[in-house]
Amino acid sequence: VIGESVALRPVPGMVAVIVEGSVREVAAGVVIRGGRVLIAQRAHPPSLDGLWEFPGGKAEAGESGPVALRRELHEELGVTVRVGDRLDGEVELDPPGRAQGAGPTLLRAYPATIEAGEPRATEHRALHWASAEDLARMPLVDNDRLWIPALQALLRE
Ligand code: 9L3
Ligand code: MG
Repeated sequence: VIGESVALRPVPGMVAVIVEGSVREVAAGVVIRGGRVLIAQRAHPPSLDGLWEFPGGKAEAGESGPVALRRELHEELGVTVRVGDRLDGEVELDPPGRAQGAGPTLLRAYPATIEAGEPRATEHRALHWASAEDLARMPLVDNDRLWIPALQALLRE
């Protein structure tokens, strides 16, 4: 949660103020090594089974995006990472069963540098070090496509 919901119940003579709905974040990691970026093949839910993504996951209550990403990449890949500054752009996800009045869930991407360990798939079907060309032709999760042009430019540098 990166924002808190503050709602004052209106009472006579008082103006109700809604400051901000709470925002949940799904953090995705962009791990680049040797001109390639790590992508992971999802196994679930059925609608995403077989599609590739930048690995990561949902922040728990009170967890920032970068902290969540560090935890998720440890769980999913068995690596310890340092998380860099967020990449431009974000995508609003459509979470099933969003609580009434709750804010959006935003997918955000961060560069991540491996400090310890070698990635292995503990939750995904497979891992792949993708070239710029791979990013163009492999079936990625729709939401992750936002970062493809920027990453292709980076990988081709
Ligand atoms: N999601 C989309 N792109 C990504 C990631 C890591 C996640 N790169 C979407 C898929 C799920 C939701 O966010 O609907 C939560 O992700 P997870 O916790 O199941 O990995
Ligand atoms: Mg995940």
